[in-house]
Amino acid sequence: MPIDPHAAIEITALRWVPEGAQGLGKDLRVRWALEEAGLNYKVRLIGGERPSGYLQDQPFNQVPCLRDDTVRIFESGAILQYIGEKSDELLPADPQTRYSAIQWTYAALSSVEPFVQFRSLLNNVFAGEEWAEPAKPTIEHFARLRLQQLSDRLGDKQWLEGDRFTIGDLMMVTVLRIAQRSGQLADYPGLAAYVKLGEARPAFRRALSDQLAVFAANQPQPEGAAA
Ligand SMILES: N[C@@H](CCC(=O)N[C@@H](CS)C(=O)NCC(=O)O)C(=O)O
Repeated sequence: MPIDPHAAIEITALRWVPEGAQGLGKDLRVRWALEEAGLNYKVRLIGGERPSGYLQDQPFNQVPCLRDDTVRIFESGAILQYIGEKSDELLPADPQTRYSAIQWTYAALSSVEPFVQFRSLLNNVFAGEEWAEPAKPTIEHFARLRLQQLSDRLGDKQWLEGDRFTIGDLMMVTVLRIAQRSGQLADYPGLAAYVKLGEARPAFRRALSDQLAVFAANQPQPEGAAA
């Protein structure tokens, strides 16, 4: 069980998020990678009011960050690469295989996530904004384009590069889960199956259950409830 209060690796995570965002927080990808690599870690939970000095760790005031005896890093992609470097499974040593994994990690974060995440936000968090409706066709166009291209490239392979699961798949599956939560994978059964395969991994299930356990333990008290 990699969660260990005495572990050298510490990650940050949000203490609580609304139900619609639970299971999608970006500390999940880091927890999952640590579970896959079999590395013990502890979690520093933060709330709406960030601890003093947190901007030094994360200039955008977000989670996750990772620190250990060697490094302090923010951005989930950089963190996954660092964890991958400790696991030949997640980030193989052979240069082509290694950079194939790294390229997919970047692709997930820069070519796919911005569109699917923004499309999801337009349909929920920003749904009431007057600018949301006119923005939808453009963002929908790009989200669908990227999902179709990704689906074509994945084809009937198990993972993005064949039969080997790497940090590239780990990142892509977490990005596609954002799309799936907002109904964006309905027309892409191959991508939905790929997400399902990722979610079936024991390391993913442990990571998700640990993240959800935090939210369950930190439910906000309803207004007026006795302390
Ligand atoms: N690009 C960053 C994004 C991190 C991010 O979006 N974190 C969210 C939680 S999933 C957050 O901290 N949101 C609170 C905020 O933006 O204030 C990464 O991948 O690490």
